[in-house]
Amino acid sequence: MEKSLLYPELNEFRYDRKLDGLWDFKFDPKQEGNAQNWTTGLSDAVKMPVPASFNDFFTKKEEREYAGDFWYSTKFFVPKELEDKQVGIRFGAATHRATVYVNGTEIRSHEGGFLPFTADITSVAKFGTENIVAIKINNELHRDALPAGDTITLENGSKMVKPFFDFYNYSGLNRSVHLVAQPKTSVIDYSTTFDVSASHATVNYQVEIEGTADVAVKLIDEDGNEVANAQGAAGKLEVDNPKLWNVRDAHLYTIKIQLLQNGNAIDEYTDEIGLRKIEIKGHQILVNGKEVYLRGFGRHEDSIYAGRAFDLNVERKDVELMEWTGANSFRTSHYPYDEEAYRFADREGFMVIDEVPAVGFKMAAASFLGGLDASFFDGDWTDELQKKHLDQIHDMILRDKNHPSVFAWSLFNEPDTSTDSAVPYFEKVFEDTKDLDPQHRSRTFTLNEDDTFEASKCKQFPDIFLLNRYPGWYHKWGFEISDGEAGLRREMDQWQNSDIDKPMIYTEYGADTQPGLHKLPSIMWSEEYQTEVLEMFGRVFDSYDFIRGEQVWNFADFQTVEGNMRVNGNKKGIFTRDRQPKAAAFFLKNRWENID
Ligand code: BDP
Repeated sequence: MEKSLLYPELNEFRYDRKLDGLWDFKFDPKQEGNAQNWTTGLSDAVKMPVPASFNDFFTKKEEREYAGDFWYSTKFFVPKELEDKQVGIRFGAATHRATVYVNGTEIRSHEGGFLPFTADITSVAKFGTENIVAIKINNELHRDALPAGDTITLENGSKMVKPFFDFYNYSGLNRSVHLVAQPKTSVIDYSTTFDVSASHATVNYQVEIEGTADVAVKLIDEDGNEVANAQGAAGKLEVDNPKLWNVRDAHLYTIKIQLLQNGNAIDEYTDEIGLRKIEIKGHQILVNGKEVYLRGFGRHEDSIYAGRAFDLNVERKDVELMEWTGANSFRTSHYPYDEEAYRFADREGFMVIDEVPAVGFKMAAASFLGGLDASFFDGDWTDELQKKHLDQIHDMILRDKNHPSVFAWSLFNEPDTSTDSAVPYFEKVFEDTKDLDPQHRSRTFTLNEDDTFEASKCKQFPDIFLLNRYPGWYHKWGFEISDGEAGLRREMDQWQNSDIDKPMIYTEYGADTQPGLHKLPSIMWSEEYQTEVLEMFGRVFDSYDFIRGEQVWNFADFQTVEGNMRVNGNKKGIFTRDRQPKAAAFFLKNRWENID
């Protein structure tokens, strides 16, 4: 069951119960937890909500900024009726690496703070009684891990993280924890591809099983009618007059996968899928044959109190606000989000660029810390880093491949692509991941400001170009913005005059803005200036046909490290951190509602 990243489900054969709530929590700066048997529970612990980042609950700075090992523990009951099943604990996310112990026995470790993993506890679980889980987590940043950064030790002995990226290193059990059980013979994965026309759709499916069983698959429409069925671990579901999944007009079907032995059902897994055809043709992005222009946001999982915790209330509000602006898309900058975000996007018809936490792969990104000039890919950490990077791309695609909303995979954010040493790293990443997605969605990455048409050595890799550009903010700012526009147009002319025949999406542009600061004529940081920057970019986007989308940075203000470029976080939000609109929100709404 540890191989499966399917979302938990409760049905006749499967069990799912959230273990969310107040857990025991304790820092372990001296790494004495194992020797002192914290694996069987924590004494002198504080209470900590799950899911949540621990950081913002504390009032002492050394606790908020804590880097190193820390533990969570809770008791949980395993029902007797699960005795003949495989039982596991599924962690939605543990930042950034973790080891799980149940009833004192070490079960497994996992690296990567933004993807789920299950600890199979079948052999140690006590049925019909109470059990105890402890998890040791480490939130340090290193150059050979994702997301990239350093961990230093201050003269006073405190450890401190130095992210090479611009979001706060919120840590802990940021997503729900589930007690799950499934039959010993069970579905552990499935995938679908589609052949779609207006009057017919074929769903080609493939089911992966642990053990041996017969497979029966049904497709059910939104009214509960069975529209197709098939037998076998791989097969075709034929649907006449399908209701296709369209952008901001989603229709979903339920796929019901049943396992049978001697004609008796022994497992069942159901999920919602959307039938649609995505094509990249020259500069165009087509969904079901219709051209789509992306409007939307780079986002973060970030909110007050619980940091990077997934909160369905925040997600609900964000979806409402995105829809209010007329957005049809977002990027999961800079890491895979909680599964619920994709399920919601499937339902609402958003196009999602799904990003792996390969962020900070650029020494200049450490300029938040004072600038380091070497090429990131010359470092001796890249072999180890690449292993983890590939592993996380694998898990992201495995987890998210059935979401109709996901239309592209972003394999890096702003890596250093301007040196030759980047090329072999990219070659391997693109080569090794080319067959992971049965739907073969576009694979891409965002190009930072320094990685221009002329400078980037990695333009041969992406299927779609994603550009992050900041004239008007990080250079040519204020009254010089007209030169910023001229420079941007010069670069766009180079792309236009090249033989590159692929779509381009702007995945970042924007300006930090202090809400409530008004000034006529504008100055930087004012609400007026943010709108002027967005107007400038809008003029440029409208001048080039190969630009097929705009995702402003950022949906909402978010927390970052402290620094002389940040006033309590990044303020490029179109909405404040508590999700109220800045003036630019009204500008965007007007613009996006008038774009096809
Ligand atoms: C880009 C990064 C993003 C930052 C943004 C900014 O991709 O994470 O938050 O710049 O500086 O370089 O606002």
